[in-house]
Amino acid sequence: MSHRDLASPFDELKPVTRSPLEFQGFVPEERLKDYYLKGYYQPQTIAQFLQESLSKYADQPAAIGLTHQSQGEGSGSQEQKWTYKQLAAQAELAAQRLQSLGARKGDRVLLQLPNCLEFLSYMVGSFQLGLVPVFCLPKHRERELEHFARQVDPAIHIFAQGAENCDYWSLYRAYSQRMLAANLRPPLALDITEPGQGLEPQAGLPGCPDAEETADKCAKPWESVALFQLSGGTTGRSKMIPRTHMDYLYSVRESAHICQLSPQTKMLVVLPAAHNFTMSSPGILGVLYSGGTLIMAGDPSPQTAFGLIQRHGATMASLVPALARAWALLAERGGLSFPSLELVQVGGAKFSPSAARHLVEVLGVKLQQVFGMAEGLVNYTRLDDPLEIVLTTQGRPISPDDEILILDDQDKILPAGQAGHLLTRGPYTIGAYYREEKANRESFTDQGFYRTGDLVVAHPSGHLEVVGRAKDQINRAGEKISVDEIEDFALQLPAVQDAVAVGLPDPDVGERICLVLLAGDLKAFGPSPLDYVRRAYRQAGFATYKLPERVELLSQFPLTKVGKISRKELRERIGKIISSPQ
Ligand code: AMP
Ligand code: DBH
Repeated sequence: MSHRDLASPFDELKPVTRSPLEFQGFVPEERLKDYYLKGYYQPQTIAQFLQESLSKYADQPAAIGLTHQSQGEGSGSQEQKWTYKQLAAQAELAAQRLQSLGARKGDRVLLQLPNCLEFLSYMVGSFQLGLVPVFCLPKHRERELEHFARQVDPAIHIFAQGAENCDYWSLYRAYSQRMLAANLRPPLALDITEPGQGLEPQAGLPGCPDAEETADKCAKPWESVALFQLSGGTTGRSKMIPRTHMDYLYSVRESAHICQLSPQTKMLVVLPAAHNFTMSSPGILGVLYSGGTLIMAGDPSPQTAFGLIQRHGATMASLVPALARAWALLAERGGLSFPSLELVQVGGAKFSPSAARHLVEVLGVKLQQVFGMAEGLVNYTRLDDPLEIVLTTQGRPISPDDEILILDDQDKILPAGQAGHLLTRGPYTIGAYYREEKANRESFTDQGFYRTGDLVVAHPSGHLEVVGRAKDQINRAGEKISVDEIEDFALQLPAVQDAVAVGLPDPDVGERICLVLLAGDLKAFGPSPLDYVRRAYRQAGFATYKLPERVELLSQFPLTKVGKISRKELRERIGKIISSPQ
């Protein structure tokens, strides 16, 4: 079946009413006024912000990377260099393709592209059309995509067939058909590797008049939702994080200043481009704002990254701790040095002081620790902080108006220097997830503080040190996995009476998912319970990084005094099983 076969049933369905581009109201009027007065917010959309750079730096190099678009006869990926002017022209072409599929201002689009040049042209083109991108990861699979599509009702799903060895058409078909069966209109597909697709106007496609209307009615468009980031969240499935133009751009501009970006900056983009860290801290948007160059790494291997740094003289890179450790080890073993590399940012998960010291010594670079969240708050160690602070803390907030609370289990403020739950609110932190009433009641206080689920200590200098996590989440190489999501599915497997997912400490990726099952009939799992379980998760369309990497079958679970399953004891017990000889 081709994508065109899927397009036809859409015409028979009533056009969906997309919810308007309402401002989420997550920052109350008074605080908003205060932030405006302090000059944090500019009357500018992301499209206007990008347009300024595209004009100002026209002839300077904007990006180097692979393209996936078919190049006439020879298709496949090849490295190209785009100036800002060329990026503008490519963004215009991308916008035309989106428009020819019927995309209208205010429509949401699932943007699911790898780190290639088209990521940039489709992102810029989407913003310029007034579309609202949902920053999906290339690793997301049909289960996650369907969830996003149901949550935000996108008009188009943009992907690159075959990228990262994935058949995106088959994912698209699988979730689209499920949506159609539920009488929901799935998005149209835009496969950027198909040259002509989408160029001819699609007659008879229902438009989205209400979305356009509201976008035009919006007196201050910079206050509207510009994009959706995705969160591991603290409970259940991924949450959609609505970020406004003004709040996101405030964090990007300040981040670019903190990191002293300039037209000389050449940033290696090795983490997924869509990730909030890579996009905004200061990330892709920060580099484009500063007139620098993005070097898009087509795959995350250190070998590829090292080649790109050496060939193109990268000055900066952003890594998760797992990758930072791998870089340091490989560079040490190979006796490699990277004279152009000045700054390495590490964030997304806790970076231990010893690993931090090793990185600095081996690579001879400046390190910056970044502790951020797609919900908002971002902390940086500053470039002139003493080395000890850089090695042992995860930085301090961007804004003087980032409010930090450190509370005990009863929500009481703790004396200075004590570890506790981090809550925050400020000029670029959301006050609500999109369409998540229940989760919002749990994740936000009445005063609008976000419960981060992180345990921190504040140093007298204001720097935060992350000392643990209270939320039920596993952090695998910076990818956040909700244990609820893993457990809920396990409970649907035959013979599983109860299930607990725990994060097992791991020297390479920080934590791995271990699924502990209370099983009625052990034989039901066959000779390899791990294979059985992984197959089941894969067939259900989970992203690969969410597949359990270890399965333990127990005949009973340890309980706490109040009769709840004791995750702590389970983790200890599993730790013992793993460390004892088989
Ligand atoms: P998310 O809400 O999915 O964007 O993930 C943000 C979470 O990642 C934070 O709340 C922390 O749990 C974790 N995180 C990010 N950066 C760091 C860091 N530098 N150290 C420790 N944890 C981090
Ligand atoms: O882990 C994150 O979500 C994260 C880490 C560093 C982030 O969102 C950010 C910086 O902006």
